[in-house]
Amino acid sequence: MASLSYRTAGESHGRALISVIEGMPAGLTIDVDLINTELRRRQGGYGRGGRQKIETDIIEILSGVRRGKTIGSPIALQLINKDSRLDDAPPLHRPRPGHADLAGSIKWLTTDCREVLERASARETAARVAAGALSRSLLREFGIDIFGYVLSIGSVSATVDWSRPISDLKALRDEGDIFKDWVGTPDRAAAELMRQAIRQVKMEGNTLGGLVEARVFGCPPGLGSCVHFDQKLDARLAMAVMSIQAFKAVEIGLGKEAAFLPGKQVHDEISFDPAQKHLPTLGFVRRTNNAGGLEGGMTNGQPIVVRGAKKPISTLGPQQALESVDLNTKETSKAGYERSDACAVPAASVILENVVAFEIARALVEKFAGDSLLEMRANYDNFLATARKLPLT
Ligand code: EPS
Repeated sequence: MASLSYRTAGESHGRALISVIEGMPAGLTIDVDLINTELRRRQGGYGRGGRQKIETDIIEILSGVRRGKTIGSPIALQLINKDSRLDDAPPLHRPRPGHADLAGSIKWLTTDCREVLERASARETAARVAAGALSRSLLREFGIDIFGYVLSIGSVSATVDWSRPISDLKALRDEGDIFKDWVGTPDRAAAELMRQAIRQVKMEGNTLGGLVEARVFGCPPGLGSCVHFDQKLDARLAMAVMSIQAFKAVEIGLGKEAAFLPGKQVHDEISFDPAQKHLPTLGFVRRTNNAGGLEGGMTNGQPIVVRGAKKPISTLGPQQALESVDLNTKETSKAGYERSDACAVPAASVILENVVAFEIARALVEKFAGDSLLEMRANYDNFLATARKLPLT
């Protein structure tokens, strides 16, 4: 199978963050503005801390692109850290409950949590957003669009009117100043309550988590596979989402609610409308989408619905400091304090959207493999044309 993959490198206060993407077909025009827009959105959100005032995340493409188009070689992306002080950053001996500090320090046989937290930090998600946003140039070629948003923060939940066009929902979601009052939800009333909730915890030195959701539109049926566990697209999405810093749960479609309902209320009945045969759905219609666009680990042509639950950030203000142990003395002590955010759920919705994008692009490259975009497109067109002719004689 042709494969699209990426790796990231870099510490939170190291010199730079790097993404290396392999397997992108040649001949794809890269939308650099889209990458920078996503990076900027990731930096924003009400409740962010001081770091985002220092950084201006702008991508530099170091390889794999010539005159704006991919040439089939590995693509290296770089984000320079302005707050680069890895060697000078102070040690941290009092692990923060909930962070990687304790487990990582024991793993790497050190009592300085700094060695661990620098890589465990959510700053790394900037490199993941860069890779995911780059892959959206490919998705766009195949009419695939993604909408990520904040579903809840703390106990405040948003209500989304899905009968509205996605362009309207995007406009609502993007209302506000990214670096001041933006919360990333398309529900204005909920947005105001979310800001109040964030303001409250910030005042108290506390933090808040929430739920974020991404919906993917325009996927043809048959991405992913039911043949092997590691080719199932729902499983890959779950891994991509669960690996986002501070995420504790992932759901597809109805998610865990499906466990409480009888089958008749869960499974999405199938009908066929010849007038919709030209669409990537091939004319198959579902009145409901409880499966979240995935059955048997494969796309079924319906929108993909992925949700992730983010816990509250584990660095609490000094007035809320949690009990911990000094790793050098083993004495009870309050957890160490690092500059951090009161709430990063809006940023998490951007991260979710872009890690999901990368997994969809990966599945697309596997299904319609080609060294160039031209070859991929021919494979895509041929597949859908053949599927429309079913049953083949
Ligand atoms: C983050 C960068 C970090 C934190 C935050 C998110 O920067 P700094 O540690 O320099 O303030 O603001 O990281 C965490 C919450 C974490 O747990 O590591 C970012 O760019 O998203």
